[in-house]
Amino acid sequence: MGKMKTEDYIKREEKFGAHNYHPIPVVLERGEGVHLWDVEGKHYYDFLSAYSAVNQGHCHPKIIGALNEQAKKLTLTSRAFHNSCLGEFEEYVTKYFGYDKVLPMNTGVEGVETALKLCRKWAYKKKGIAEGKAKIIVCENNFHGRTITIVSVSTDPDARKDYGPYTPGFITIPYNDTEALEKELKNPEVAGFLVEPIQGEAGVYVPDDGFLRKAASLCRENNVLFIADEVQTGIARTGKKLACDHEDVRPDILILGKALSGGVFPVSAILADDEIMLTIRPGEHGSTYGGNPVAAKVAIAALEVVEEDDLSAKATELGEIFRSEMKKIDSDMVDIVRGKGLLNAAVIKPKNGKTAQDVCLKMSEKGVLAKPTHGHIIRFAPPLVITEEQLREALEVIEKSIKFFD
Ligand code: IF1
Repeated sequence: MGKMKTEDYIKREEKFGAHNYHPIPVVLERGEGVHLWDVEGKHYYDFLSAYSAVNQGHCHPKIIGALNEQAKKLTLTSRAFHNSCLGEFEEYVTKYFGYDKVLPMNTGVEGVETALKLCRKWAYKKKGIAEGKAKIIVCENNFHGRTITIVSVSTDPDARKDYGPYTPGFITIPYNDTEALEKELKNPEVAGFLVEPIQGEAGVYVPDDGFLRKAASLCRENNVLFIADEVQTGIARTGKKLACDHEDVRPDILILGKALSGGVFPVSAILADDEIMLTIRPGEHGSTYGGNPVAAKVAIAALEVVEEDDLSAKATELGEIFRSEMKKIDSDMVDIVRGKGLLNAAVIKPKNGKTAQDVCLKMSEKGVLAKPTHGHIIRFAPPLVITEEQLREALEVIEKSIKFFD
């Protein structure tokens, strides 16, 4: 067979791979910064950033350098022994975010599961809730990952159907609803409130100003842990180190993932102060790869890039340009534009039977990659290293792709 073409790659995946995704039909081969190229050599601007894991841009030289350097020396020892990189990462990341301790894991959902376990452990050891009775409040339309406990709290039928029996011990309230939260917090068995500062998968739902601050103070008043899932919103994506920083809220447990490693290696972590974190004793939690030397070095480099490249400021400035330009698009398909920093979304009203998916396919033809969520919402999240010129070039493509169906 000669050089494989796009459809050959797709057919091979179809034949040998599980069918748990339905990707946009492009086969990507190389990435650099905001740029992606497919197997035909076609160029794209990445406007998904692997769902905000590649905030620092594809294959950032500093992060790749850290990966290569460490990978040649020592990759994995397990936590049965110490290694020379873990403490350096632990000191760096706890000082960077201002917490006493960090517990390193690998994927975002492992971070969320770890946060839930820590919250329950604290409930029994410190708050004095009866063993097995702890409740954790979550929000409708949440997305926290895909393990059985996490989909047990999902309100998305596609995420949870046929995966029962479900994990008990959760209370669901509407997002952005402090009254509902206040009511549930009266329950003395409530130990924690798990929330995304902005609901990404739900379609970049930005809560009312003050929601996070009010929710955090209600939790404090009721001795309940405020647990922020910043896996998607953290690490400069919304224009601050953390989305919670927009309201000066300091979560009791902070969950990080994705861009913690700049899309180079699976790294997640939870951060908390001693009073909470030390309720988990040796042997009570862990993972094979959690805190491995490569993850440690890659994560330090990824966070250094956030500072050196001033990515929070870039996300703020370019996000404002993006939203204002998107709102100028003269098309009744563009219903709402919303977001913070460079985490944005456009709600697309179907027209002549054409939907957000058709707009995304047209955008991919014209060299911009994004994917709809929940059918009619297009999330736009380019790497934070994008320049204003590149952003404006991509905006032209987005506008043309939308107006193509007008
Ligand atoms: C997929 C969605 C986004 C997350 C938040 C925890 C996790 C995620 C706020 C779990 C992961 C990923 C999962 C990925 C696509 C992507 C996604 F569309 F699935 F919902 F971003 F919105 N908390 N989100 O967004 O982290 O275990 O995946 O490392 O499942 O296809 P993970």
